[in-house]
Amino acid sequence: MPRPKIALVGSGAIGATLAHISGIKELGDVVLFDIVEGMPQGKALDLSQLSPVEGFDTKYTGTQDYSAMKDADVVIVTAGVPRKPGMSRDDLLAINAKIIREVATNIKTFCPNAFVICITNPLDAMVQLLQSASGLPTNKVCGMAGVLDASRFRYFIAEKLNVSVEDVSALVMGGHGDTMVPLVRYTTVAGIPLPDLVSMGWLTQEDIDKLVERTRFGGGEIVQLLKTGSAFYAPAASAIAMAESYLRDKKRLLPCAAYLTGQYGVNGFYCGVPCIIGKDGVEKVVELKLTAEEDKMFRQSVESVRQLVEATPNARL
Ligand code: TXD
Repeated sequence: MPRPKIALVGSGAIGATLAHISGIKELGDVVLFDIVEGMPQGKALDLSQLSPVEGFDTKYTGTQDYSAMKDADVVIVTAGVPRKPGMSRDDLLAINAKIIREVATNIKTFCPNAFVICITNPLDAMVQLLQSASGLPTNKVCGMAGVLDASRFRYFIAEKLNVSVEDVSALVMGGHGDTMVPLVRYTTVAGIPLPDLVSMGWLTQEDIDKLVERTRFGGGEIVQLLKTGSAFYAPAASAIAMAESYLRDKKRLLPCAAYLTGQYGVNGFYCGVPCIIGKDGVEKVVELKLTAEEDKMFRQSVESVRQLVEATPNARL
């Protein structure tokens, strides 16, 4: 049986890390595409030379030719320009929209059956554009943000409580931006919800508020430190969790930017919601009962996504 084929459009910081983790996890053969001459080829060769040390048989190809992603099973899109200090995700809109349109056209031509994960910012608008410009079914195009945002929240909680990250589970909804909604009620340590941990005296409401705030600005904190780019290890690992759930039909319940058709009262927009990901892509959007306060935050987040999408020409279906 042939190995699955994973096409990475954009071979920069996240693209290269995606390629590395795909190999370590033996998810399939990897095509690294980028417009920069030689760069994806160099990374493909370097990763190929790493494979004997790690003991995996992934075939890596670096290319400037879109036809190399023919019949890919998964496409992960990071092509674009990352944020610089002081630049908002929305500032990236115009530059990245042009790139995403071109990527979408090539996905349609070369691998219309792929499961497509968009990472490029501003995420909620770019995933919408990628879907509408490629014409792929909405269940086969989604965006990565929630897994990363939840992972940041999980890490901050584990660090604060001095418990294993493995035991912290978290849920973050809404757009990928400062309006994201970390759901404290659904965030647990080994099944114990955060509000119960407050009653148990493990942490205070003020602590939770600080952790939520740090999560909301988690991307910006790293941009400030790196100065020349944005986070890449955790974003790549997060997208791989989604790709793996699709390729291995794991049916994981992961927060993803998914196309909503009435769920949560939202119609015709991508937004971060809990989803089941399996062999059919986004197989189900899980609808939670939100409290009035959570619902209000979610609506605000949806509104900011709506404004962003409306500022992107031809982004909507
Ligand atoms: O949670 C999330 N969704 C995110 C999103 C978390 C972190 C970073 N996020 C965004 O991912 C970030 O704002 C960027 O929009 C993307 C990619 O971030 P990365 O750090 O990998 O950026 P790089 O290193 O600049 O890589 C982008 C590559 C670079 O090599 C360019 O040459 C290439 O994209 N590029 C293109 N590739 C293909 N086709 C075209 N047209 C093209 N233009 C640039």
